Amino acid sequence: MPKILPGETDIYAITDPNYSLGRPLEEVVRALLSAGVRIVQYREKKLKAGAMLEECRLLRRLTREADACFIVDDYVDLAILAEADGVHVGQEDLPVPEVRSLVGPDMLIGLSTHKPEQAQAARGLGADYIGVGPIYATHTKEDVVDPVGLQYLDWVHSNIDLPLVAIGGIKEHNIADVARHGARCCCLITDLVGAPDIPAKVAALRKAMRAGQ
Ligand code: 3NM
Repeated sequence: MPKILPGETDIYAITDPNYSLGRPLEEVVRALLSAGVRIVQYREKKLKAGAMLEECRLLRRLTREADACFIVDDYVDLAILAEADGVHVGQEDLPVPEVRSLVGPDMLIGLSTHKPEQAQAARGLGADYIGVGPIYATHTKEDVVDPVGLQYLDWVHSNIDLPLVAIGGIKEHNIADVARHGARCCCLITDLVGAPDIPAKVAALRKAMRAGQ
């Protein structure tokens, strides 16, 4: 198990080359880790498998050096080959029990959830944490559902006995509200990897989260 788990740390960063201001993946991830981010998820939709594996191995090395948790989005095979700490799947990806049979007992499995039934089912399926979102509207994900909102986040926080990470449209100006409604861990793409000064952004996000708690 990684030393740090989703839900135990404030910022969960997700990579996305489309929003990284043209900077190389390595530069972005080094900046995140140097700012103290402890969870990094590799999310890539366009590259071929061989290139993705190389990037995953690079991120595995960097996160290991920084004692950070490394999670791969969607691709169970890449997560296994790169010795990631976890894999994150959506409702329409491979079902969690099948993923578990592939990755074994020790790898973390995160499951995206968007409604009560999905959140309630997650533990029984064997997920280790759930994504709750999109909290706000976002254009970052293509097949995204309508925003679930803060009241729904409150409900999940009070009713679901699994670590949760809030995701979707979370930015410096609204992250205090998300923290106030029960999220101890927030996932961000655009407002984080798209920041010109990533360490300054991490510091500002943390300060805002603390203000909301
Ligand atoms: N998953 P941004 S929302 C990858 O609701 C992803 O499960 C979501 O990007 C979900 O921080 C989302 O730029 C996109 O809004 C998050």
